[in-house]
Amino acid sequence: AAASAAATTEFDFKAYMGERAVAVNRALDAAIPAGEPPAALHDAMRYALLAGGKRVRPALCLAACAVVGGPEAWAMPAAAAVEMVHTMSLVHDDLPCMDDDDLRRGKPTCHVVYGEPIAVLAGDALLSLSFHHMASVGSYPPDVDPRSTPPASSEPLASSRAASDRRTLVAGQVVDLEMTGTSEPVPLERLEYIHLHKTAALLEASVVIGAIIGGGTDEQIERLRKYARSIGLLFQVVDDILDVTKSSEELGKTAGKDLASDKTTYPKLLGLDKSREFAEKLLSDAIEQLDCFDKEKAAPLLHLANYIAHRQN
Ligand code: GRG
Repeated sequence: AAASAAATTEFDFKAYMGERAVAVNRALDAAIPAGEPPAALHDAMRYALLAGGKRVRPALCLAACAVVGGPEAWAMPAAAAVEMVHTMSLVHDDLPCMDDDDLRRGKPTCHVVYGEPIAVLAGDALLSLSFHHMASVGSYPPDVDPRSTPPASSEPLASSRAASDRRTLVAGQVVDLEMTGTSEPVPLERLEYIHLHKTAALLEASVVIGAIIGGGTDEQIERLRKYARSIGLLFQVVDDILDVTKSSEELGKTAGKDLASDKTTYPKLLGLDKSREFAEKLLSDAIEQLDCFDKEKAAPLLHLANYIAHRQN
């Protein structure tokens, strides 16, 4: 708490995130030039990618590169790539065969605008492009350049592949789908499995890739990996808490939508107070991992953790 209070006075988090979002959006815009044929595919990719979004994963990637002493510019291709993977997972998650959502980032979802086949293909293309983009754009330091000789050079690519392949993001989605519609409450460890895979894995990859590109030591990378896992889980615990507290406010009563719905959440399994305690514990675990870094350089990661813990929507 003392560390976060001290840094708050000197660090403008809103400006930091705004500047990173502008730079990342520029990189994404350049990665998929408008008007390339086939128009429907590229329009759909650009629509999904440039429709807003907080750009938390790219910011984590850039901040992790900087905290270990690397120039941020080195991590920009990777930062754009993790946002491509994130966006494609949202496009597919919104499809009628999955969550069937009409709105995303305040706009009609990709399949609502472009139709289901193009939305599926735009997602596929974004995933392929993410690897191509990381491997072919920008300037990396020679020892981690994905275009030079393995093994160190292939680590950023391997790490991003690990986040998006069947072992993590996709596995999390599958287990989540299996749990949907069952009347049994999901056990706590199963809920944690889903969140560690669906959400924490890509946050972890974003941070670890940034740290590798920035030239972090093994110990620094492992600390940052732990930091990212904690904030990944924290993200979901806070989401679940907001689900209850927001819908309680909306309905003007104590038991909100979450407690009445089928979906298993942390407040449902642990109660609201214990869920809040768990969130505080995850936040302090994350912040503890930043102890070994220069305070000023670690300010963005500290504020990102605080933001995830204390956001209101
Ligand atoms: C092949 C990589 C791959 C994925 C396909 C569909 C799918 C498998 C996985 C779905 C994963 C999913 C939707 C996870 C939820 C992640 C999450 C916490 C989304 C919200 O993130 P924010 O708040 O969103 O950062 P913005 O819009 O700000 O970017």
